[in-house]
Amino acid sequence: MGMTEAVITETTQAGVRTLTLNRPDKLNAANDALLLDLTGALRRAATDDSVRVVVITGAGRGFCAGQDLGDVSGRDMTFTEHLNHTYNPLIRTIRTLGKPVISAVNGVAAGAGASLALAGDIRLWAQGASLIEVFSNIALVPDSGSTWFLPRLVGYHRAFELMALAERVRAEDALRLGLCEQVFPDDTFHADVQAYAERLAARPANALKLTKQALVFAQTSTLDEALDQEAALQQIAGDHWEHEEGVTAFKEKRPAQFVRE
Ligand code: LHQ
Repeated sequence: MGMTEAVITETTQAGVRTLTLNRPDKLNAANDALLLDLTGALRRAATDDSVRVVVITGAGRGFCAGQDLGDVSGRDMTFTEHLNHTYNPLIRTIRTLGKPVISAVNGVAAGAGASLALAGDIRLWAQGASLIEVFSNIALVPDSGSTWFLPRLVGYHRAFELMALAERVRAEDALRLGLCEQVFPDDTFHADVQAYAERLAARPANALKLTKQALVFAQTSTLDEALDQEAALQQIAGDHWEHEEGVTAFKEKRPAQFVRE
């Protein structure tokens, strides 16, 4: 890959900002530039009013093969510093971003790439995609959120098994295990993802922002705390014009129009 080629490409169509990891020769293995660019692009998408949904996907046949193993020798950072500098801000940015983030897993997702595949609010997979908690192959610990996301989806024991044996999970099993919401055919994948994302983009953006906030909060809260949080966020949702539009549209027996230019 040439030095001038972008490691992340950005397109926007119908309110959907698509960020494409662009190191296809290495199955989009992550170097620091890719991780920092992706995080920057997510932060820009967060504050850009024309963006209602963000899609993260990969160029070529891979989604993301995790850390670029050719890019780790001779670095002057410790593992801890490296994670705190690159991967952890990325995962935190996805999780706190006030818009739906779709992990559009077009191909293999391995290591930190598997974490990235799990971190989206919605996970859409191509039929030929797969996920491998590959870390133990190189005698590392799952990072970038895998230890948090995976057991919440499949339970402690299956998570441990997938991590210990670095077994490849294919799309059909991923759907069954709850690692993804939808599986689309390989040859129409990007068009199917765009259509899905546009459906999401037509939903009430403020309500979805607050829904994400409430769900993320409840992942680590008690029921009492979640009830209080819901009551507070419901006030914010109820005071927004989207709510009035939804109720008016219901009474007028017409589809609600949640996108205002
Ligand atoms: C790659 C990579 C790659 C470089 C494929 N790097 N070139 C955080 C902080 C600090 C340090 C360490 O780690 C972390 C987090 C992590 O993510 S650790 C996990 C790192 N990732 C891996 O260990 C995955 C290594 N890759 C694989 O196991 C396989 O490539 C998978 C299972 C992903 C795909 O297998 P295949 O479909 O058979 O493809 P392939 O192996 O033939 O790969 C295609 C090319 O991509 C090949 O290059 P080549 O020049 O031979 O065509 C690979 O060398 C290259 N590639 N992953 N991570």
